Amino acid sequence: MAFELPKLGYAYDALEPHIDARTMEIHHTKHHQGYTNNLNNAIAGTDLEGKSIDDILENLDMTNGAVRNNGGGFYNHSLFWDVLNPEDRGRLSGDLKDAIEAAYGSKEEFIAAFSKAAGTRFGSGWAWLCVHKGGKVEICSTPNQDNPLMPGVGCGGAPILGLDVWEHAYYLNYQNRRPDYIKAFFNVVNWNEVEKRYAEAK
Ligand code: MN3
Repeated sequence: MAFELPKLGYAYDALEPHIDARTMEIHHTKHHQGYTNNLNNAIAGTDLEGKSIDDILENLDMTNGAVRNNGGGFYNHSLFWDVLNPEDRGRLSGDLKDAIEAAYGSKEEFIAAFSKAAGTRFGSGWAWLCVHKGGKVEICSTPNQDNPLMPGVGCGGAPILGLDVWEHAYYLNYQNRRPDYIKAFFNVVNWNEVEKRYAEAK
């Protein structure tokens, strides 16, 4: 059973003006589709075929560049679309709010720390909020399509919030202004989805 490009739960223009429709459409139909196709090609006929994406990433041979890049790309974008879902966006609350405040002091300080991780990632990559067993949260960033589920990558927890800082994620609308894109991202985070992922992963 090959991996399939997940459908978005919302329209390409649903995140306007923070993330523009054209960027969303190209990002989903070209970039994410490309990672999906290349992942399927890379695992076809190998013992990875038929395994879940979590299983593939958690047990990854990091020298397998095709699966590392495309498996990461497949997983990372799937998470990214979900945490941007504009339906029932909610606000930071409950156990996740407590965990974020325990680690970073306040929501504002957390956003500042996450934005710094995203803003200082040189070149292409991602910023993450991860949860460790027991519920402690931690921010990290990873290069390229690496993902904290992979052995020895990032902060090593389960990612529950991710921000794509590859130029393809923002260049059409923001050009070189990555800080503006990062700021806009926090206007469209679906905290209900992040909180759901936190509860499942902790
Ligand atoms: Mn991307």
